[in-house]
Amino acid sequence: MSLQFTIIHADYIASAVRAEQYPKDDLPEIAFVGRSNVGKSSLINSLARRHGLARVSGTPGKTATLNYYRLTAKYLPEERIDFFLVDLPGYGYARKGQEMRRQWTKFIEEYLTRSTKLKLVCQLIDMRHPPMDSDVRTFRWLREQGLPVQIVATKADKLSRNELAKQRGIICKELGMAKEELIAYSSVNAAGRDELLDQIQKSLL
Ligand SMILES: Nc1nc2c(ncn2[C@@H]2O[C@H](COP(=O)(O)OP(=O)(O)OP(=O)(O)O)[C@@H](O)[C@H]2O)c(=O)[nH]1
Ligand SMILES: [Mg+2]
Repeated sequence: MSLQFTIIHADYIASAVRAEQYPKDDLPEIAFVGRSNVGKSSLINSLARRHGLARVSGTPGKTATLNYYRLTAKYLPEERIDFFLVDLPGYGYARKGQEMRRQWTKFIEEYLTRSTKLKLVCQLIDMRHPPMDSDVRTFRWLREQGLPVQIVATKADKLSRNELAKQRGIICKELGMAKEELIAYSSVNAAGRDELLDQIQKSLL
């Protein structure tokens, strides 16, 4: 259980738009991908328990670079581990224009395929809706690359208990995964936080 895995420190470290700008620190990385506005930056703040660590916005397309946050967790008996959470620009943001989108996609794909320190990719999907084509394509692509993927369904606080169960079924069926594999998350009330920290811990240790 993640009860013993506690985040004790979080800092913004760097932003990158090219591989040369990746931080040099040799730390394991957990990446967050998903459509613009799905709640990636909010989830990072909620994991770190630091409002304003990552910039959040109601307007999609807020995060335009790879942003690195360095976290320290402690776990029993007296161990500590440092790792990066990497916030990625969202996909599927229509207003950016074709060429810009292609460049972004290329840059993000490059990061995801070349990083040797990537331990887990958390793919976020808005729990209120069925997965979109871009979500399904991204999920398949990540799997094809052999990357470990954790699907996290966001904004769970906006759904009733019945709706949560229904949407869980729809999303898992669409992606071809078992229902227990999906983590329903809310950055507003921290639902799913322990479960996700548990997965992160397993990926790191
Ligand atoms: N109710 C609710 N709103 C959320 C949650 N997570 C994010 N939001 C809201 O959704 C909007 C987008 O959140 P962000 O965290 O900026 O989304 P993002 O995925 O980082 O977006 P980009 O940086 O544009 O790719 C903001 O208005 C957040 O307040 C959640 O769990 N519950
Ligand atoms: Mg963001």
